[in-house]
Amino acid sequence: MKKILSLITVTIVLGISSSHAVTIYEEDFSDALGGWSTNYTGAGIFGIDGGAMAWLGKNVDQNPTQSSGTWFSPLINIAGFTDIKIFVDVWTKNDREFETNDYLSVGYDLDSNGITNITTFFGAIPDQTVMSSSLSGTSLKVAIEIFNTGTNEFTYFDNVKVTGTPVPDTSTTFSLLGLAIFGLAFYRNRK
Ligand SMILES: [Ca+2]
Ligand SMILES: [Ca+2]
Ligand SMILES: [Ca+2]
Repeated sequence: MKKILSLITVTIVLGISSSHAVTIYEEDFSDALGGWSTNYTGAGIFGIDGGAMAWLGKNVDQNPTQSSGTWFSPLINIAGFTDIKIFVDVWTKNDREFETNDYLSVGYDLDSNGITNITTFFGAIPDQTVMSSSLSGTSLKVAIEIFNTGTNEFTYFDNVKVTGTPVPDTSTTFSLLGLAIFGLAFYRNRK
């Protein structure tokens, strides 16, 4: 009896503690836009830079309203996961060309509640990976806003990744528990 109870405990504990972070979404822009979209309507350069295989914003203010552009990932389903984290590589090329009003913001739209900012860089950006805090919800869009003003100002992002930890499946846990109780009854009947 004691042995079986401890077996049940071990099974449940193992089932819960085996949860670890997995990749839910990943985009490296190596072939196409991957379903990304933008609200940008200006005459500057935006989209995939074939040489860098990354998303590029250049001369973004070349449009009548002198405004930035925001790029959105496809809707990512994060239901059934906890501890959601977003990772994005960002950098600039021709760093000396940048002024302090040029910027890049990394953010997200969680459950269609509007954009929450993770971080904003002004001027040139040393190569780095932006990471969000831990999030939870049911759907997510990564949102990246870029503003710059010159034909030699290249602002990039790439390698967008979303990770999360699967929520333990309670139905599986209860099935295992049921099976264990059934086994216990069988064991006791045999005695
Ligand atoms: Ca890439
Ligand atoms: Ca400049
Ligand atoms: Ca500028």
